[in-house]
Amino acid sequence: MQLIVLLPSAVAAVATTLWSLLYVSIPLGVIIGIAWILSAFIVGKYIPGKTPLQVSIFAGVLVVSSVINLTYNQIIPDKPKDQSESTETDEQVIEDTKDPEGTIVVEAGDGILTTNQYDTLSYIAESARGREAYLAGKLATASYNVNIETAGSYDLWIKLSDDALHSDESRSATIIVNGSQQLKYKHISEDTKGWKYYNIGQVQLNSGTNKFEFSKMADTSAAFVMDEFKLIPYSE
Ligand SMILES: [Ca+2]
Repeated sequence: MQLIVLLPSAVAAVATTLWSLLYVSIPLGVIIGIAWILSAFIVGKYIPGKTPLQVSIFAGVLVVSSVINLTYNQIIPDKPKDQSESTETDEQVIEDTKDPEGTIVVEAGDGILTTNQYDTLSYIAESARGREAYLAGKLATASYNVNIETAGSYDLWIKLSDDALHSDESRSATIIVNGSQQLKYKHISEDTKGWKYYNIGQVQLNSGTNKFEFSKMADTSAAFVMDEFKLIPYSE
């Protein structure tokens, strides 16, 4: 009778305590461990020949020794989780900064600016952020001739700056490629805390010179501010 009750209880006590410590939280694991020791004390009343104190000490020794054993083997508490998280972050950073082979990056400061006569704010020049295209007025346009070696589909990414101080769409722009393909950057206000790349969509490019025209869509309180754009060969 004693073994039938005590052994499964002891296994359940150790398993649930360790599971809580490892996968839920340390405080919950401690609470469950204490709960098992208390219940062992109650169950101990009904086990002939053992006092409740003896049974609860038995359960307590099992739980505590298992926790100490696992701690020394470094399975708990947080070290494995931390390591896997930091490795993951490192990989993501590498992926973000390493472009696939054949990627073409174009400096926005190398563009040619055309504006309407009342637009005195737009520029393509160096600012405190570096060389950039700053399109303020309606139809202010930055044009680029991009030389492409391999014709095909490319993903267009544009690197922009935003401060979240202006409403959605106030920095929107259209992008026309080779006079025929039209894409749209639909501005959704956010604080980019520096520059941030946005995926605009796919373009078909010829080998040789391809013309890119970025045009501000409307007169608003905010500008379309671009550091550079890049073309990544499209792969399925
Ligand atoms: Ca730049």
